[in-house]
Amino acid sequence: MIKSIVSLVLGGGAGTRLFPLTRSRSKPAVPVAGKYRLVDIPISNCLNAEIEKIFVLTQFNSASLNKHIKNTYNFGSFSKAFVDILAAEQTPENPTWYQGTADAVRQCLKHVENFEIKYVLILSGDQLYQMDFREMLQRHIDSGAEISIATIPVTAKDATEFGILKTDAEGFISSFIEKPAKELLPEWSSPVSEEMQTGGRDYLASMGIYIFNKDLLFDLLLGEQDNATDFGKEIIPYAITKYKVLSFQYEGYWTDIGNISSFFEANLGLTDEIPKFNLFDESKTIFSRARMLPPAKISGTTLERTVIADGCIIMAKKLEHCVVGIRTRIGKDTEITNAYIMGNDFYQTLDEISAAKEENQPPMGIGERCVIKNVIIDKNCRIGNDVIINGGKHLHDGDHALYTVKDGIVVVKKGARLPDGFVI
Ligand code: ADQ
Ligand code: ADP
Repeated sequence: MIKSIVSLVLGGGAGTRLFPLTRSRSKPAVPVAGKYRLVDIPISNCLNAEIEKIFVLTQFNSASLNKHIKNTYNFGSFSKAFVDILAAEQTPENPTWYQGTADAVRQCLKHVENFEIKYVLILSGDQLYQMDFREMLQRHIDSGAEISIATIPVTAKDATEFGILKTDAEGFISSFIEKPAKELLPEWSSPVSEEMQTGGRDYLASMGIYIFNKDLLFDLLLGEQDNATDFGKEIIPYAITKYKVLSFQYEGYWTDIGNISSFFEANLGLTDEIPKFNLFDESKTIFSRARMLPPAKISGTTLERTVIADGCIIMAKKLEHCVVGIRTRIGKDTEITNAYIMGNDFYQTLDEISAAKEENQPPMGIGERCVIKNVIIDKNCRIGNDVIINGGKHLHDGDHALYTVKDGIVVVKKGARLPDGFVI
């Protein structure tokens, strides 16, 4: 059955909520967990479920995303598997970019129609989870559903951010509201398992993961709902009134990482003793580019709850609650707490490092005697010696030339140069 499915990964609209990480790249290309890209998560979930026809829909086509997909997902000539990028393109019929999720899928239907498939799996590109789509497809088929939506119990605090639904006794969705206002919530609670209820998670939210029967998806997007631009706002509320729409309830770990603070928390969550998102489970491998980097080299550093990717050279005094990405260099006597450091795209040679120092330019990486807290450092930054970054709620949100502050988290922009003694 799994061969009868094509997967469409919604790689992102403008990505404004993840700015400045999306300033020079599309959302699927944002680096996550020190060595992966956001898009690796949904793609890996597909590959682990043996889904092998995958399209990534993206609003703009960045060189880094293309390169990453091309260099990572090679299946060889003995396989029909593929991961292809479909970037919004202007055509005589469609002079505009994707107007929303449903419009993005509509504009890609021409790439799907020729496959001998029965189902289309639609996924969000900005979520951290490890889910077996085979179970969802099996339930979809067994129940006779025409559309299935993966759902998860959430708290009242989170419910306003999601599509919230109620089901009948068989699990079919009887009502749905996209991002309900707080005042409306009391009408929308659902009976959920005892375990969930103790955590106050008594609203059933859409995870934005859909299985559609292919023919129905075509009918909806090209016929009945040919003006609708969004699944959550238009297609789903309409579909539940006419079709059998199943709620496939998921109880594992799932988090939406659509904004800077959830992105930060999701990354730092990897440093927990038993992380909820388990990178160490071989049956749920997260695939990424095989880079042939040397092992990390660490000297004189106290490490607490820290994850370090390949190819790092670290001489810091202390790293606590940090995720340190590929090829990161950190100098002596530097102390870093609560940080996601994305790492570098390449190494500088020793000659380049000495030349930079002679010109009073910091080399790539983080210098000596720095004190850094509550920060995301994008790739290829050059942070000098004695730099202090004291992120936290006391800072006002705002965008500056070299960094942005969001929810107290300082995001140092890609390639930024912070001179010696710079203080935030
Ligand atoms: P949101 O996440 O708010 O809610 P949306 O912003 O439409 O919905 O994004 C869904 C996914 O599509 C994201 O990965 C986003 O990056 C991507 N996307 C958005 N616009 C796009 C475009 N024009 N082209 C390509 N990709 C695009 C949705 C549902 C809710 C549900 C939550 C769960 O509408 O009902 O609860 O997902 O996260
Ligand atoms: P990632 O998968 O994280 O992008 P890569 O191993 O693909 O990491 O390398 C990142 C990119 O940086 C590569 O495309 C590489 O070509 C590029 N790169 C390598 N050396 C340099 C350099 N000296 N200046 C600029 N870019 C470089």
